[in-house]
Amino acid sequence: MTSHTPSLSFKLLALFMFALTACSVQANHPVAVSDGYARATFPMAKSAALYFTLSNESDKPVTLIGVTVSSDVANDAQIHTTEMKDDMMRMREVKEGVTVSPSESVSFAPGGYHVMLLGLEKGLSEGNAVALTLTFDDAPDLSISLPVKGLDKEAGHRHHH
Ligand SMILES: [Cu+2]
Repeated sequence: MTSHTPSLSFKLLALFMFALTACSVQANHPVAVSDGYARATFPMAKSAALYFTLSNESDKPVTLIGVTVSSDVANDAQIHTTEMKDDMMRMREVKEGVTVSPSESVSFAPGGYHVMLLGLEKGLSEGNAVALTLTFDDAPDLSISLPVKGLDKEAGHRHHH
Protein backbone atom coordinates (compact mmCIF):
# COMPACT_ATOMS: atom_id res chain seq x y z
CA MET A 1 0.00 0.00 0.00
CA THR A 2 1.25 3.43 -0.79
CA SER A 3 0.65 6.29 1.53
CA HIS A 4 1.27 8.82 -1.17
CA THR A 5 -1.12 8.74 -4.12
CA PRO A 6 -0.32 10.70 -7.23
CA SER A 7 -2.81 10.58 -10.07
CA LEU A 8 -3.21 7.41 -12.05
CA SER A 9 -1.73 8.86 -15.21
CA PHE A 10 1.28 9.99 -13.24
CA LYS A 11 1.76 6.49 -11.90
CA LEU A 12 1.42 4.93 -15.30
CA LEU A 13 3.92 7.35 -16.75
CA ALA A 14 6.30 6.70 -13.90
CA LEU A 15 5.97 2.96 -14.34
CA PHE A 16 6.54 3.33 -18.02
CA MET A 17 9.73 5.28 -17.46
CA PHE A 18 11.03 2.76 -15.01
CA ALA A 19 10.43 0.03 -17.48
CA LEU A 20 12.49 2.00 -19.96
CA THR A 21 15.38 2.69 -17.67
CA ALA A 22 15.19 -0.71 -15.99
CA CYS A 23 15.49 0.85 -12.58
CA SER A 24 14.52 -0.90 -9.45
CA VAL A 25 11.13 -0.27 -7.95
CA GLN A 26 10.32 3.26 -6.98
CA ALA A 27 9.09 3.31 -3.44
CA ASN A 28 8.57 6.92 -2.54
CA HIS A 29 10.24 9.52 -4.64
CA PRO A 30 12.60 11.57 -2.47
CA VAL A 31 11.32 14.79 -3.97
CA ALA A 32 7.82 16.20 -3.64
CA VAL A 33 6.68 19.01 -5.91
CA SER A 34 4.14 21.53 -4.66
CA ASP A 35 2.68 24.94 -5.49
CA GLY A 36 3.50 24.57 -9.15
CA TYR A 37 2.13 26.82 -11.84
CA ALA A 38 2.92 28.34 -15.17
CA ARG A 39 2.20 31.91 -16.00
CA ALA A 40 -0.11 32.53 -18.93
CA THR A 41 1.41 34.31 -21.90
CA PHE A 42 0.15 36.21 -24.89
CA PRO A 43 -0.69 33.89 -27.77
CA MET A 44 2.40 34.86 -29.78
CA ALA A 45 4.81 34.62 -26.86
CA LYS A 46 7.90 32.52 -27.43
CA SER A 47 8.87 31.95 -23.81
CA ALA A 48 7.18 31.31 -20.48
CA ALA A 49 8.26 30.86 -16.87
CA LEU A 50 7.17 27.98 -14.65
CA TYR A 51 7.35 27.88 -10.89
CA PHE A 52 7.13 25.23 -8.16
CA THR A 53 8.61 24.16 -4.86
CA LEU A 54 10.83 21.10 -4.56
CA SER A 55 10.94 19.42 -1.16
CA ASN A 56 13.54 16.80 -0.45
CA GLU A 57 11.98 14.27 1.86
CA SER A 58 15.02 12.01 1.99
CA ASP A 59 18.18 12.17 4.05
CA LYS A 60 20.49 12.76 1.09
CA PRO A 61 20.90 15.83 -1.09
CA VAL A 62 19.14 15.63 -4.45
CA THR A 63 19.98 17.78 -7.46
CA LEU A 64 17.57 18.73 -10.20
CA ILE A 65 19.72 18.54 -13.32
CA GLY A 66 17.29 18.90 -16.16
CA VAL A 67 13.75 19.54 -17.31
CA THR A 68 12.06 18.33 -20.46
CA VAL A 69 8.82 19.39 -22.05
CA SER A 70 6.87 17.84 -24.87
CA SER A 71 7.93 19.19 -28.26
CA ASP A 72 4.35 20.13 -29.12
CA VAL A 73 4.44 22.66 -26.26
CA ALA A 74 7.91 24.18 -26.65
CA ASN A 75 11.30 23.48 -28.21
CA ASP A 76 13.24 23.52 -24.99
CA ALA A 77 12.96 23.79 -21.23
CA GLN A 78 15.82 25.17 -19.14
CA ILE A 79 16.48 25.77 -15.48
CA HIS A 80 17.08 29.50 -15.04
CA THR A 81 17.92 31.83 -12.25
CA THR A 82 17.51 35.57 -12.05
CA GLU A 83 20.39 37.71 -10.88
CA MET A 84 20.99 41.40 -10.41
CA LYS A 85 23.99 42.57 -12.33
CA ASP A 86 24.92 46.22 -12.80
CA ASP A 87 21.41 47.15 -11.74
CA MET A 88 19.85 44.92 -14.34
CA MET A 89 17.86 41.76 -13.82
CA ARG A 90 19.35 39.04 -15.93
CA MET A 91 18.45 35.43 -16.37
CA ARG A 92 21.01 32.73 -16.81
CA GLU A 93 20.76 29.04 -17.40
CA VAL A 94 21.68 26.96 -14.36
CA LYS A 95 23.76 24.23 -15.93
CA GLU A 96 25.09 22.96 -12.61
CA GLY A 97 21.58 22.06 -11.43
CA VAL A 98 19.73 22.99 -8.27
CA THR A 99 20.54 21.01 -5.14
CA VAL A 100 17.95 20.49 -2.44
CA SER A 101 19.44 19.57 0.93
CA PRO A 102 17.93 16.76 2.99
CA SER A 103 14.60 17.76 4.57
CA GLU A 104 14.72 21.15 2.90
CA SER A 105 12.81 22.89 0.13
CA VAL A 106 13.81 25.13 -2.72
CA SER A 107 11.24 27.43 -4.25
CA PHE A 108 11.23 28.34 -7.89
CA ALA A 109 9.54 31.71 -7.76
CA PRO A 110 9.46 35.04 -9.60
CA GLY A 111 12.79 36.84 -9.19
CA GLY A 112 14.74 33.63 -8.61
CA TYR A 113 14.84 30.13 -9.98
CA HIS A 114 12.34 29.22 -12.65
CA VAL A 115 11.94 26.81 -15.49
CA MET A 116 11.95 28.64 -18.79
CA LEU A 117 10.15 27.27 -21.79
CA LEU A 118 11.73 28.47 -25.02
CA GLY A 119 10.26 28.31 -28.48
CA LEU A 120 6.67 28.02 -27.36
CA GLU A 121 4.39 26.69 -30.06
CA LYS A 122 1.32 28.76 -29.25
CA GLY A 123 1.71 30.50 -25.93
CA LEU A 124 0.17 29.28 -22.69
CA SER A 125 -3.43 30.07 -21.94
CA GLU A 126 -5.10 30.14 -18.58
CA GLY A 127 -6.84 26.94 -17.62
CA ASN A 128 -4.49 24.66 -19.52
CA ALA A 129 -1.73 22.59 -17.98
CA VAL A 130 1.92 22.05 -18.87
CA ALA A 131 3.43 18.59 -18.45
CA LEU A 132 7.11 18.46 -17.52
CA THR A 133 9.59 15.76 -16.66
CA LEU A 134 12.12 16.60 -13.98
CA THR A 135 15.45 14.77 -14.05
CA PHE A 136 17.58 14.34 -10.93
CA ASP A 137 21.16 13.23 -10.40
CA ASP A 138 20.40 10.48 -7.99
CA ALA A 139 16.67 9.89 -8.11
CA PRO A 140 14.18 8.73 -10.72
CA ASP A 141 12.61 11.13 -13.17
CA LEU A 142 9.48 12.83 -11.97
CA SER A 143 6.59 13.80 -14.22
CA ILE A 144 4.52 16.75 -13.15
CA SER A 145 1.69 18.80 -14.58
CA LEU A 146 1.45 22.49 -13.79
CA PRO A 147 -1.73 24.55 -14.16
CA VAL A 148 -1.51 27.74 -16.21
CA LYS A 149 -2.52 30.77 -14.17
CA GLY A 150 -3.75 34.12 -15.46
CA LEU A 151 -1.49 36.87 -16.70
CA ASP A 152 0.66 38.50 -14.11
CA LYS A 153 -1.07 41.15 -12.05
CA GLU A 154 2.26 42.59 -10.97
CA ALA A 155 3.44 43.28 -14.48
CA GLY A 156 4.14 46.86 -13.37
CA HIS A 157 6.96 45.50 -11.23
CA ARG A 158 9.08 44.83 -14.24
CA HIS A 159 9.45 48.50 -14.97
CA HIS A 160 11.20 49.12 -11.72
CA HIS A 161 14.66 50.36 -11.92
CU1 LIG B 1 14.28 32.56 -17.65
